[in-house]
Amino acid sequence: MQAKYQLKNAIGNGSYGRVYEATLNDEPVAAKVLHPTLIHPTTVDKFREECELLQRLNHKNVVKLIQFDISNSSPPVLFTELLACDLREYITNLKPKKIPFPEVVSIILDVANGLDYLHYVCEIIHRDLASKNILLTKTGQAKIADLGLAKFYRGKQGMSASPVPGTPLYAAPETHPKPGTTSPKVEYNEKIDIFSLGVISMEVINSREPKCVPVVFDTDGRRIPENERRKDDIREMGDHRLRGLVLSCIEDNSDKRLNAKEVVEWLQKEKSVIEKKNTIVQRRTPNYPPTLRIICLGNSATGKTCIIKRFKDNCFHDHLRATVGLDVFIKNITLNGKKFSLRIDDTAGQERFSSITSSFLRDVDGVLLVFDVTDSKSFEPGIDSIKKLIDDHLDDWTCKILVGNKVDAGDKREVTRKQAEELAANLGVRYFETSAKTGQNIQTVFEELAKEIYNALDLSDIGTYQQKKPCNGAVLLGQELGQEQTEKFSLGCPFC
Ligand SMILES: Nc1nc2c(ncn2[C@@H]2O[C@H](COP(=O)(O)OP(=O)(O)OP(=O)(O)O)[C@@H](O)[C@H]2O)c(=O)[nH]1
Ligand SMILES: [Mg+2]
Repeated sequence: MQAKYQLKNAIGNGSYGRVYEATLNDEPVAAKVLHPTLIHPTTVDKFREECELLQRLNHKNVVKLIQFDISNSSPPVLFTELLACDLREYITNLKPKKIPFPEVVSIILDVANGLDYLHYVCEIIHRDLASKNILLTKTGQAKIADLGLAKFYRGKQGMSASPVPGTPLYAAPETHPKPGTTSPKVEYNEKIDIFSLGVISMEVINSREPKCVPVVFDTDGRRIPENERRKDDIREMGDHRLRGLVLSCIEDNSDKRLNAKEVVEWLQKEKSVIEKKNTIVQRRTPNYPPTLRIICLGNSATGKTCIIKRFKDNCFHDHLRATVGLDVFIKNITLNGKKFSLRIDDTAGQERFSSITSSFLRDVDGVLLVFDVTDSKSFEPGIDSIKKLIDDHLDDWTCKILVGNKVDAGDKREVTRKQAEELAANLGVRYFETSAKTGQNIQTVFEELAKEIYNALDLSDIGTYQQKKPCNGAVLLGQELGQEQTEKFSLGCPFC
């Protein structure tokens, strides 16, 4: 059936045709029309191939085909969903600003997800991945478009196909034929798209069009390494958090490049760090700076409450009542010139806190694993059972420090420093010996844990993260603890 459509303004050039903003049955669409000068059987067949291929795809990060029309009466046309703009255009209009890190991660992750689908679900190589072929929705979701040069490949053995099929600036080194080779084809696989993704990533990070030395081989016919050809872009990235990812995508040897799944995995971790940073900012209340959450875990009477009180108020009590449920303490600290609040959750000793559930541990950024050096049971099995508890409920990256308390107790000591250091090494954490009684190392353990969190999440740019309206719990926390009071909450406290 012939489609009823109306073309409006041209919005881009795709392979084999021009792309227009259009309406199809009064709905806004993008229409790719085969250029009249290209209408002959071979190109029409290619165009049909693209339509049929698009018809089989269904993924949120790949542009959707709506309809196509290859009738004899008018130029072949295919209709896809209409998006806000392409990535190239978006970056150009941004000048001179840079794309913020969370958005960088989100765009590259979307493209990597789309590639993962194309490569491993559909067995398709895009072959022309470039920023002009990444479209963005109004909300910034990225979708892979223009599959005019895409090809099916079977298995992992790759294909023998045309050299540099897509945009040269984004082309992987193996798509360039060696000087003097007579074969019209070169061998490559899906990793050529990963290379292009690496170049696009640099473009997004640097927020400008990529630069690249145009020659691929030196005068002796040797391939110029890509990190040499693209050294300006690499230098401009500096020590960006995604530098390692980008360099792993633009490796000269395609076997050494990450695959789409690995890129997705890498970026998902970055995304969870971003979410964590947003949580830290959102915890901020009118009276407090961004808040890091620390929890003290350990057997009963190991001195958790004393450690916290020494840190908060520089005092020590000989006969403290055992903690019941959860006490919350707040103290402000400065890290690398930035103000943070430490929210320290003091729990009841391990024997009685089997009832501690994920709700206590949810959203925790750092843990002090406390044992008493004069009580071997608090060390073994004490720390072991706490480790099991946190492994079940906390993310891998949550910062932890092992603390041996009561080192002032001299000859009552049952756990040696060596034993504790061995356990810390096994757990992959640092060990500190403290005394809440004398104050030894108390300030240090909190500061070191806070620094670990700062570094793990790279909180240097925390000011650029969004502050959303605090939840009721956070408002309450801000009001009640604004007077620098310690508040106690029952089990199942709703604060987030
Ligand atoms: N000598 C010595 N005694 C300490 C030290 N820290 C705590 N204590 C004593 O150990 C006992 C228990 O201390 P708490 O801080 O209540 O222990 P806790 O781990 O909070 O115990 P729960 O709340 O039951 O989990 C108290 O009598 C403290 O005086 C220390 O560094 N040195
Ligand atoms: Mg206590």
